[in-house]
Amino acid sequence: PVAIQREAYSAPAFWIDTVDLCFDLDPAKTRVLNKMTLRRNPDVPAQALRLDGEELNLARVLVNGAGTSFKMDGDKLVLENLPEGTEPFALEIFTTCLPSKNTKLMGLYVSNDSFFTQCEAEGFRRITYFLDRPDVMASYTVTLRADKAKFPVLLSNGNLVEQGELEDGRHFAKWVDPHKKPCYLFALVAGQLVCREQRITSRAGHDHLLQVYVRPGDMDKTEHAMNSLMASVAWDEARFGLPLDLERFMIVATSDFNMGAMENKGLNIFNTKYVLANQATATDVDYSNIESVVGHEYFHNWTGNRITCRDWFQLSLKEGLTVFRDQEFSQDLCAEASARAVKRIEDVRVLRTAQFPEDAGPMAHPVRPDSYIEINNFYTVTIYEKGAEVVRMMQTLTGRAGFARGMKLYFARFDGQAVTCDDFAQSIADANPESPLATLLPQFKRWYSQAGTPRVAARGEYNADAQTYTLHLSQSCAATPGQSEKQPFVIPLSLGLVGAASGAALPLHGTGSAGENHLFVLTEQSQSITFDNVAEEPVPSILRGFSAPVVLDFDYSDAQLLTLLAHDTDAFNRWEAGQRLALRSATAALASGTNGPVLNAAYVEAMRAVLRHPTLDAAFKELVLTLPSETYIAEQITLVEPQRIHTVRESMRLQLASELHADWEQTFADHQDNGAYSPDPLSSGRRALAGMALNFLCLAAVASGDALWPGKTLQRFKDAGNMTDRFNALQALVGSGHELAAPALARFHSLFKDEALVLDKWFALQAGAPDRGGNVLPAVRQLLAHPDFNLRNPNRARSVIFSYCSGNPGGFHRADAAGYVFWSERVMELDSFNPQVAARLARAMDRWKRLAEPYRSAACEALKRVAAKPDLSNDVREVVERALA
Ligand code: B3K
Ligand code: ZN
Repeated sequence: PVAIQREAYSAPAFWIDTVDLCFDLDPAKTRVLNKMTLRRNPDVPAQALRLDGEELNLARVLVNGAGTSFKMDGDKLVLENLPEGTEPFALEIFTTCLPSKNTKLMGLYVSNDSFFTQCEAEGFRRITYFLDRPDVMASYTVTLRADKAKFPVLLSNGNLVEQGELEDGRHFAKWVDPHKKPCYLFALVAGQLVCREQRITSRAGHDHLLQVYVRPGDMDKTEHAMNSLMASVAWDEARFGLPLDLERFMIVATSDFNMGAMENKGLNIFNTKYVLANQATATDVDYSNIESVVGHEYFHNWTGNRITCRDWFQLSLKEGLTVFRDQEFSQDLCAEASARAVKRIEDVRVLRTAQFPEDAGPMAHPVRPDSYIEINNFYTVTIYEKGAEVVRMMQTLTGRAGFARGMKLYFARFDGQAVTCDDFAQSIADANPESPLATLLPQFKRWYSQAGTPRVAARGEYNADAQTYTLHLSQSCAATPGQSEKQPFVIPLSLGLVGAASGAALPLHGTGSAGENHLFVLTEQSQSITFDNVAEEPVPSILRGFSAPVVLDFDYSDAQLLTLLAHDTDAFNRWEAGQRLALRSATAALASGTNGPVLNAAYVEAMRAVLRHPTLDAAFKELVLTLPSETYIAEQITLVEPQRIHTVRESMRLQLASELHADWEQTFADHQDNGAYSPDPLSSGRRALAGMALNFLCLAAVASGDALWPGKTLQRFKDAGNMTDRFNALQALVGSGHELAAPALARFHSLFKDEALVLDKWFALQAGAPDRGGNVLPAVRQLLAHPDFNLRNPNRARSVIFSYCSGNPGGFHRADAAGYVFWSERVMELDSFNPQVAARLARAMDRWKRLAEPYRSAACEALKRVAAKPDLSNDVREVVERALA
């Protein structure tokens, strides 16, 4: 396979203006008639037309209605004898494809007897021959024909303009999309579906029809998705002045989907996981994910669809920006500032546990990559989450109003076009000529071109006589594959000072900004900043709100961290202080090899104070009391022993469980809601904290042999009025390894045997359970043999295999290498029919080089075994070869 280079971009030799597609839908063999008008691109030297295609059977090619010669070059259809000049000409291509045999779930496929499509990034070429690249934007007319009884609902992008009966019990529907689009946004759906409808009137006074399509039994799980969609429409209009530009906006759910959802123009297709919810089957986290993903896909309608990417190297142009927008949306829906902070902490936790390792591993790539072999491998946390942080820094440097102005300019300049990350950054800067973003733009754009997580080292100096405090800051960034040297980044650091003795927020003088918060922009390799009139020795609160995606090194004393934890007015740094304290205890225990207590008394007392705090939110308390994950701890260590990390973290959990026992009892008692279920942030937070309390109470009970709390937990599991409480209780039993876990699991299965998404939870919980003496892998192998397991369904495959290989380091990294053997078997098995899902699983080994022996050698061997498979997909090959490089 050859790598595609960003620098090699050239404009297409032909434009496609219109596309008229007619489908005769049949699962066994679907016929596709594709009539296009094309014209030569006058800016490009005359050349042959080379159309992309994959797994298609070609029956006919006509140019201006007449037969023509053509040849195949690999998968490509090459037409050399096309009319000269730049006049439009007609090209008609007739092909067939096999939807029911399409196991890759790319292109046109069948799921539960319905048809769905997935075209991003390069799936449209599996439907018809085309210039399958995002800078070719065309107007689409689509006619769908199918058996009416089997496929009563026929959907595509845009507006329904005609429908009617055909012979032999067939019918048709004709759709016209009023907007030009790249082919990756094409979609069709056909099947037995029902829909929830909602008519809305926009601020501007336009009427729209919103629809959520699901399988007939799922109508009672569509309310939340619809509410989220309405909120999204209103938010984009209010915050960015971006209205819905379609008469009809549809969401369709399918249970077979490679990822979360897809923003096809006017016809979003979703994984059921991000649509279906009612209180009996979905947890608070599911509710919140649905809100984010519905928002995300809807926001793509402007950031992605109206303005799209010139080429796939610009993917973060739409993805980073749209993640930023969905994060802001979720925050803006929070009524309380504290809930906004909780959302921010959750987002940062994702970035640091998933993106930082990616940025430090073999798949590290810039937010705008320079090359790829398989584009599907680059739908990464770097493109999405780090990309969102880059956009967030632009907002920080221009202000909220300035950023909104920049967005306006971006749309004024580029609406209807396929553009680059440079075009976006330039727009935001040009709309804010006085901002640091404008003056520093070329340097700022290193965030797009340089991979790796920068580290900021800070050191403070307090001069009590002069009452000055100086922070010395320096930055560095480790080498990443293909980039040995890094230039300094533009790093916005939000700062404050907290009185070490008083805990007070100290006023900041001498920096130009009044108040208690200062934005310092670090641009050099080293810089200092001095504050005047600092009346008492301060503890610096640096990187407030996580103002840049960096690692901050500051040699805080325990006492300083305890001060921040107790007093910082910045909720993020308050939480972060607790994480640093816990992390420090964990790494010390790992270094010393102690088997004694890991957490010191001061930390435990600080946690008690947080739990008892009269005004802090339950959701915030839950975050503070959650120890850094095993994955996050592993990232801070050079020689990783996953079993040791697991043991140390489990002993920290047990310590919190037993030393805070009475507080957990009180916490549980204080956080019972008896009113109607509502997934809002405040009530979700209360349920999360109560669930955490149960977890700790069961853990302590197993250690002490006490039967009270496990019994109460089982009772709660049985009586729970919603899935969040029920699942938390189940998790407490499973997580503690109590013997009541088995009957509870059995009961859970029988209660929900017909609810696929709930069964996914049932599988995931067991595959992700804390390992006890190597018991998880045998359990996982049994789960694979369970009658409800189905490797071909991506959600189910992920629920068992990914939960184990990626989500359960203590169970996966076994000294006998059996976890790695299991991983290699599953990667190869999945790869034979769904390379995209296989390549995701392959990433579970990214960090193998940091493992201690015997893990390291065993991991290397497993990777080599996979790499040696001759007929491996490009997807998996790229991942394993980079891992081995
Ligand atoms: N744009 C899609 C992702 C497509 C992934 C293709 N492998 C969903 C999203 O980011 O909104
Ligand atoms: Zn997206």
